[in-house]
Amino acid sequence: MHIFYSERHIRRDAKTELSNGRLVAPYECPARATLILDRLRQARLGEIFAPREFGLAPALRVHDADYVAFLESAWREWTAAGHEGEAIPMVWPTNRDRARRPEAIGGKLGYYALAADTSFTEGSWEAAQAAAQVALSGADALAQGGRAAFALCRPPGHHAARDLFGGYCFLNNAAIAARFLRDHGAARCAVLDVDFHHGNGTQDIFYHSGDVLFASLHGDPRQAFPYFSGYADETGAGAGEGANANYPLPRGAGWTDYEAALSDALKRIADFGADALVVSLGVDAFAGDPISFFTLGSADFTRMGERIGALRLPTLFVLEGGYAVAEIGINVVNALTGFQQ
Ligand code: Q9C
Ligand code: ZN
Repeated sequence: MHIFYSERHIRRDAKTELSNGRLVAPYECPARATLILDRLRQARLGEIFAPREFGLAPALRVHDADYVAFLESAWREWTAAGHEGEAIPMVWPTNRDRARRPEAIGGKLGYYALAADTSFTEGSWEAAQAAAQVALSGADALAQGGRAAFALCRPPGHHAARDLFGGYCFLNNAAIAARFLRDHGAARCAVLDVDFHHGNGTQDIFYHSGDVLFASLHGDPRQAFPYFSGYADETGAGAGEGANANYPLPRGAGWTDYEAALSDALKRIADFGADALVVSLGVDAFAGDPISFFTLGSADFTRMGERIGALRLPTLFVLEGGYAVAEIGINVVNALTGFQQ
């Protein structure tokens, strides 16, 4: 398996996350990536490559130009305004469909944010760009005929929509990769999202597209972030009608519940006739995850990988969440090892 990694992820090193009324040390931290890297090396899962550079054009296939310009200038504007802390969005348009974009950075942050959990910091944009290049390098490996690749992306991406950051995400790495695969020979692409949280950004980006199937297993949005999407009746619209499949699962769901939903999602992907598969691989469905409520054990990630591998599709795994830092490496390696069996 080709593995892609950039040490530029360490530029995303926020000191604050607004969580349950307190500023805490962010769950999404640099150690996540370095611990996964250590485990991948120990397990000899494959050669580790630095990303190739694709520039911003592939990201602009799924994100709006004004949003990307905002990400590029946000930290400069925040410091120019004289603020000393990290940039946390605090006010949202109640009329998003007709809201005009404010000029001041305090207003722009809310205009382009889906949540207040993701402090914008110096280096965040550089790290987000590097993560997108890592995902694109993995997609390119498949486009060149590779069978499997792992993109060790940080920061993650699946909450980022066309013009929204939040849920620790800035650029939607998996969506950028899926779009790249479509642009480079795959007539149909499936995205399977096994992160504990609903991949609202990926869903939004492809909601009207019939050539990209999005299937997601996640905590029931009545109880879990991002709360406002992930219901089973969100099935796509227009040309995308029928190409979106959500599997909300209840608090405490373990492998038995999970496997039933996964089997259905995999059957949907097989029937769709995808030429390539992108897996949004979060490992926050783990029982020990500090912000999630499923109960998968480490061995269940091996089973998950096995089931995905049985599809026999060219597959790109893109790292998303997973916050039980001590077990993050073993859980990711188990999923990838299971896939290779
Ligand atoms: N008190 C990903 O897994 N809020 N993002 C959690 C914690 C946000 C997770 C609340 C969770 C975002 C990529
Ligand atoms: Zn997650």
